[in-house]
Amino acid sequence: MLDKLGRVVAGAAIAAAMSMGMAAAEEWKGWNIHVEGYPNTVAMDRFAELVADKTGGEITVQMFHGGVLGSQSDAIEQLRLGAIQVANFNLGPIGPIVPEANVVSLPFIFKDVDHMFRVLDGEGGKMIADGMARRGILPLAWFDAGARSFYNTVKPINTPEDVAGMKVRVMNNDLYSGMIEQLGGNPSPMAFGEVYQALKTRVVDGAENNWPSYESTGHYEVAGYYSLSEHLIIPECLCVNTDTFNALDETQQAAVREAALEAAALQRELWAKREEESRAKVEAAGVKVNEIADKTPFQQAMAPVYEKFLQANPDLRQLVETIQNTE
Ligand code: GTR
Repeated sequence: MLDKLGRVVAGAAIAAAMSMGMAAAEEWKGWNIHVEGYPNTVAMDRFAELVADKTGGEITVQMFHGGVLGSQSDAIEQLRLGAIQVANFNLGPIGPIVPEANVVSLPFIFKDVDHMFRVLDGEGGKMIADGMARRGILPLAWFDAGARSFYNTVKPINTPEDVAGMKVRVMNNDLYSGMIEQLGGNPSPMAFGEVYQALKTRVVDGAENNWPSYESTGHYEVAGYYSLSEHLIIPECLCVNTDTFNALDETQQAAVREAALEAAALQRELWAKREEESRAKVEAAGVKVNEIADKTPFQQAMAPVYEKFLQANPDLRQLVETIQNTE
């Protein structure tokens, strides 16, 4: 039905619906990188259900989990082209395409997750969302992704000197490579799905992520030192292709927005629980977790990363300052 006949049948159905004055049914493809049971996966499935319910079946979403439609960087391009209509993205790999969204990838820019959400709910969030929408990636709601910390196969990290000489996997974004370089390490940009093998075979010494991803990927099995640097607090979005969304009528847009906000509320609730569960699970498995008594040297080492970013994006200085000044 989907191939040869599918297009004909769909075309006929659309024509019939239009002649009866009904909105045409459309099916969206959804991308998500996470495994079953992960808060984001559950929330994206809920989004699909809610969209179908709230639009009376005019829009349906078929979700593809586990990154089966490709890596995050590929999926961002596919969404911009309209080959995928909806996705849960981390803002990290969106930064290289959307300068406004890149400010969230400046290390230590947010004090904590609440600060991040306050920024997203205010003027700063609007600038970020508008920048994304202009480049085809319209965020409808924000997900919690906690804080990212360093983990590795070698030793606990307490000072920047401990990172020196380490090969550390980062997401695709020059800001993260700069961050590792400033700590004296060697950055290795790599897709999420390749990190487990790279750690296992010691192609890299370490990586950085939040508790749930460190646990759900099994990285803790091969990299047993987790050091609470909390150097990045990056939001994630439930994003749709801008043109796809703009082509909907007002009632449909409202329904899809509502579905996204409800899915995000669920994600945040599940996230809080999963962070605790993941931490407990990896600690029970023998992971050595250490607090970092003084994070100031890590923060100070990031000055050149900020400088370089602001030199390349002078018009974003105000946004950076707005974030830093948001209580
Ligand atoms: C996770 C995030 C993913 C992906 C991944 C990574 O925390 O939810 O979207 O960005 O990190 O490190 O690539």
